[in-house]
Amino acid sequence: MKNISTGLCAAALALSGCVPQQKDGSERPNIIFIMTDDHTTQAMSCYGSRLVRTPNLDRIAEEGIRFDNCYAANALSGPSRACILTGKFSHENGFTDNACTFDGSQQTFPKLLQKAGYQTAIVGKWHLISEPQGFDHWSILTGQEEQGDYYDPEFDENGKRITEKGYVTDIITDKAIAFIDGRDKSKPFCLMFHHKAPHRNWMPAPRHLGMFNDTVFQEPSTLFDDYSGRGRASAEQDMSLAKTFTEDWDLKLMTREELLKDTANRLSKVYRRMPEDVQRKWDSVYAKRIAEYRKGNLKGKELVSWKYQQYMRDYLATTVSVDESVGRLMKYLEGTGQLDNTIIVYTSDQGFFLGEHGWFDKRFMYEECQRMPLIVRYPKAVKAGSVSSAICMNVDFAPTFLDFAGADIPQDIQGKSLKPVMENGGKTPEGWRKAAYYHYYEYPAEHSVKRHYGIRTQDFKLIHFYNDIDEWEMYDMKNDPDELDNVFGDPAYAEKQEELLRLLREVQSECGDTDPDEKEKVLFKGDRRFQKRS
Ligand code: SGN
Ligand code: CA
Repeated sequence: MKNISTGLCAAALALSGCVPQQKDGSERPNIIFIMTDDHTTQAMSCYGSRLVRTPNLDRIAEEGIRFDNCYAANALSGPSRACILTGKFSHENGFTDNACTFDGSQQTFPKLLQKAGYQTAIVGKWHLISEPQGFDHWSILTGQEEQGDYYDPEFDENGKRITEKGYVTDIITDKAIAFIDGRDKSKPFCLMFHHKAPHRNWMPAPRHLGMFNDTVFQEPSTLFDDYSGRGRASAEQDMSLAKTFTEDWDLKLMTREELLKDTANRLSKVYRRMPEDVQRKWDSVYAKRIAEYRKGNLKGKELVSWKYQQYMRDYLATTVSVDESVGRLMKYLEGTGQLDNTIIVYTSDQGFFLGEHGWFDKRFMYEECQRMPLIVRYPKAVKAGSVSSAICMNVDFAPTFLDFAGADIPQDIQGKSLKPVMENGGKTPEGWRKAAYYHYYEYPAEHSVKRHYGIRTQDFKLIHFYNDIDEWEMYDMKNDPDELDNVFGDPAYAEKQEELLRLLREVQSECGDTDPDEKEKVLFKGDRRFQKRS
């Protein structure tokens, strides 16, 4: 990064008070970490979405860097958030699944930034149960097991419960801007700006209700996947549009009369949080959908296709509010002269299935959800239009921020700083990691995705579903990007398989995720690995 002397600092910043500096005299950047909940790359035009346009997100990528191979260590909300805060894998930070409570006494990057003189804040989704530590200010969603509500959401604001009127994405954006506006201008700041959207059950802002009702979205080629060519894990999940998607919560097939009568119903509860004029708009938007469905002539594949269209209409409309939110933030930063001195990061806690393999939700180590969007704008260090194929992970975010802030990166942080990648136009540095590690634990649980671990390299993926079933999967990502053909045990790949198994063991021992009692035993089952595929 180029050192900028205080004398050359932007007038607006100089006017706003003393400019915070690093030890070497250079200016320390502000950090805004924008993270959505379940926003996947397939729904961002800068990642080539066939579904929707996201002009404000595209601007971050165009004026900064897009990472094409960023992966979650555990594709679920709480676990991913804990990895991000600590820079450590789930087995180290202790938050392995959504039923955990985050041990807030442990080291996190906001605490370290605070020590280094940053003012820190978090607004929006937190989902880690324990009270946030290391933040000078917080306003986090509560209710619905901390997922928060789309309409009139409740927050815990520095320990006080408050209900805010309006739509969740807009309110969180107001809170983010209010924090920046009222901050201590003698310090740099780090803001974690976390949206609820586009999390299930995908309720759009009043202004976006029905905006895609006349759009027909292209179906993914794997919408009618029959899971042949793979093992039991794919076949035995419970996250399909065909079977799991609900008529009320997901498809919203309830009339006003039904919603007002069935007060115990979850959709009714959230519907009744809306102001009456919004309820009326909601009714008119969903009336056609209800009528179509109740004609009762949709069956089999036709019904799945129809559900997919409704799913996309709602999911994508919630992402529009997020894109607008980012536009509003950028405009505010631009207007106050803070845009170029701020590292703006946009990501999501994990990816998501938008009908691929017939699914919604995440959790699997398959590409659509293991992969996270990651785009960063910081013109002082990042050349506009950079694209990186370096294998990155959510555990890298903490060291990256510490690095940019000029703070020490503690030895026990497991991620790697992405600063050298960013400063070098996205090029993969010498000696960079060969594989992203993954370990998912939440089973038995909602959506029935079996426990598994594995590695993703540039060209291959190796997965082990280790409990309940003991099955390996291996994908040739260049020739089979949709992960339909499990080549584990295929003699044509025997050498590659050996190499990947060795690498997996290396990566596991490096990050300390070795469990000699269970996993190693399974890992060393020898000949089983080369049994012919059935
Ligand atoms: C809720 C959702 C699930 C989702 C989890 C975890 N069900 O339980 O579909 O997988 O959250 O999501 S719902 O009926 O309440 O909508 S996460 O992103 O927070 O990990
Ligand atoms: Ca999530």
